[in-house]
Amino acid sequence: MDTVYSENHIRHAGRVELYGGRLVPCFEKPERARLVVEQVRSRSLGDIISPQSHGLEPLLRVHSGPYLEFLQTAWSDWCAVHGDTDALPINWPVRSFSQRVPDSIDGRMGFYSMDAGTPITEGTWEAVKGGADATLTALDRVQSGRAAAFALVRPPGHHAARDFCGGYCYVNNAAVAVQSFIDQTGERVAILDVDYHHGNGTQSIFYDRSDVFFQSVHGDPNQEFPYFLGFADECGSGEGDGFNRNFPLPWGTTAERWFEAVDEALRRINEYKPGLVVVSLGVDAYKGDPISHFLLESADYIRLGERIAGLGLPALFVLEGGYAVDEIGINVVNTLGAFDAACG
Ligand code: SP5
Ligand code: ZN
Repeated sequence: MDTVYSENHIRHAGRVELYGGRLVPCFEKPERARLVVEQVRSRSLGDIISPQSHGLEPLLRVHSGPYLEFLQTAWSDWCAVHGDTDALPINWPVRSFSQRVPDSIDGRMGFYSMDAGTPITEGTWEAVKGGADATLTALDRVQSGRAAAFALVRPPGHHAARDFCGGYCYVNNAAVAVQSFIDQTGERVAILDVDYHHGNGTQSIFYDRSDVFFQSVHGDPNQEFPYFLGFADECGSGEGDGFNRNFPLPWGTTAERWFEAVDEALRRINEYKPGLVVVSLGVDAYKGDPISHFLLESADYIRLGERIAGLGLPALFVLEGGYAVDEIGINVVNTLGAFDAACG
């Protein structure tokens, strides 16, 4: 399959995140994408093409205007107050606080975010916009008749909701592509999120809708980030009741248990009969991941690609997390190569 990739992502390079009470170097770093593209090349997955600009309209279909405006202006507002340091929030409008948008940049950092692990830097917006463009360009490939395409993007997207960033994510690339596909075709879409962390942003964006079926296999929020969403009893609301499914699993989950959940999700996608499956492909369920606690081996990602191919549906793969940089490219291309091989 073809990969859509631009070096633009390098412009987003956070220095530090708050992790376990310390400011540590960002896990989500440019090297990740470089190692994935290296594997795409060395294993001849397919062509590597550049993204085309799709404007802001597709982003405005899933994110609020004021939030996108914030992402574009936060860095210069931050610099004017704090100088040239990574922009990070330290206060949030939790229970009992007003939900009005503060004037100050420090107030807005908290208003439009969910954690202190997601820095805004000088080039963050350009990288984020480039990632959305790459995802939409990959969707174009699938819509023009390809079996699948891969959006090799960073920063990732699945934690970003309608009006906040977090979990290293700013714009929800998968959600933007899903909405764009629906706007163009009117067909249903299934999302399979296999990142180690629950895709809280994607879930919340589509929670009350029946035309998008979101399923996520992830670390139990009782133990794991994002802590406040991703429980098994979250099934959708209103029209969306029955079209959201979570598979929270405990630390130490092995491939055998993980695939039981994935296979159950795939069975439900089969019954749903969507026009497209979007895979939020994080590979942080890998046993060597530095911030995760599942035990998948690299070979298990080959199985994953085969299973997804078994759906027989057009597929859009979007890169999410995965921080074991020595293996991220291997695990991603194991998935995609196996999908291609199984499609024949
Ligand atoms: C896209 C993606 O994979 N985002 C993941 C964001 C995870 N953020 C930090 C997780 C914090 C885990 N617990 C900290 C304990 C430190 N010892
Ligand atoms: Zn993750």
